[in-house]
Amino acid sequence: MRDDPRLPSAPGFWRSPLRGPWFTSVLGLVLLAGITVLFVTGLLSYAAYNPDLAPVNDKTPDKGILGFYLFAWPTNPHWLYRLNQGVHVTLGITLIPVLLAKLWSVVPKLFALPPARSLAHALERISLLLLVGGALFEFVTGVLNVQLDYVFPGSFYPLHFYGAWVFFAAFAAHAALRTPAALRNLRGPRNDREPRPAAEPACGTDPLVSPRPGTPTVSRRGALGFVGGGALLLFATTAGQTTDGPLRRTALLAPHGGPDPGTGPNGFQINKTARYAGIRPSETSPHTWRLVVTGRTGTVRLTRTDLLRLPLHSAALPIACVEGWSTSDQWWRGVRLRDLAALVGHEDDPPDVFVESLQLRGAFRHAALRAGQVADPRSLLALYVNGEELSPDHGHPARVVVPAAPGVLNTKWVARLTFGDL
Ligand SMILES: Nc1nc2c(c(=O)[nH]1)N[C@H]1C(S)=C(S)[C@@H](COP(=O)(O)O)O[C@H]1N2
Ligand SMILES: [Mo]
Repeated sequence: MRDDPRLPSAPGFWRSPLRGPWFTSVLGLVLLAGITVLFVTGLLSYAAYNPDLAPVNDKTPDKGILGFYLFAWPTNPHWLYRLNQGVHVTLGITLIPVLLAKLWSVVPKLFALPPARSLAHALERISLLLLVGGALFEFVTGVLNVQLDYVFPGSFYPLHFYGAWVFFAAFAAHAALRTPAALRNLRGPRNDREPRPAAEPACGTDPLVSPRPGTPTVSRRGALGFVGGGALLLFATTAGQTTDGPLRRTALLAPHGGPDPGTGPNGFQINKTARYAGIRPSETSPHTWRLVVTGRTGTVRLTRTDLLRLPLHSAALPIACVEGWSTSDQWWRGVRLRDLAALVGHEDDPPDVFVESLQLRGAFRHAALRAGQVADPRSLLALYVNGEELSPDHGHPARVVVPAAPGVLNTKWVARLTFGDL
């Protein structure tokens, strides 16, 4: 039964002459580099949320020792999160054709019988299930999070985070076992690069090579070019999301469009609108809105006019979302967070701060910032952007902006700042 070429378990069932160690090795080595970058930028992205600072920041509270690497995310360079997340998402999308081609190139192995020849072989096949399943899971959850208002059952963050560890463990084991052979295959005899004509009997015993290959319709290089072209196309239709201006319109695959930001000083990408967040104009008018600031010496309540009497400072900072999109630097103007800390008794050494918005529901209605982020002179409670008052959708009357931080920490519609013990 094993050799009946009508069954996928038979080597003769798989007839593409493209399959072979060279093709699989090239794709495997591209993924080795690419997925390593995805793993590192993914872990960094989690660290950038300040998850160890306060429970409200931590979307994966049960991570245990998987948080061993967390560190205080810096405020320099100010485009750090923009770069990290742009690379993570754009590279992830770009690698989709490479991943699919790699899986296609080894699919005969998935069906090979017997399921296990030995204990070692059984363990290897189980690890391959984790590898393939993990890869598909990470790419699918990532794309869904970027493209849709999240539809996956369960929260994206823990799924993608735990999935990454399981997947990367299997990936590291696989890479350790296979990279030496893959490198050898690339240096191997040239003639393996091109598909064997159908008439020529298969030589060697590599299980990837079909024993009865069909007639080639494309060379292996041609097939690689096709995969590379697909990757390039995805890159070209994604990368524009990390810019603004005309290039942004090339980002056809950028996150779910969002509301049209329009033009003018406030004409840059909007994540959640004021309407979506349930912010009513009556709450944000200068007559009703108050900023409540609490710290060592008690609580002060400031009107917008009070805030405007404090020294105003400017900072050029981007908004960079976990979804991969970002804006170029916007020109924010407002009160320094450390000046607000000083108002309530933290003159010399500003502490951490807990920021709350007018929003009543939603995971990002509040966030905690580190002492180092509060202390940075570019960290503002912004009232203006690009010379104009903040629009309702960008957080009017006041929002936080912090250099190098992810968008989630740039709370909009701020109502309350609590300095000190979180
Ligand atoms: N109150 C509040 N602030 C918020 C959010 C939110 O949902 N509620 N979303 C955050 C996220 S995820 C991002 S990426 C930025 C986007 O800011 P923008 O819409 O001005 O571009 O706002 C942040 N501030
Ligand atoms: Mo975001």
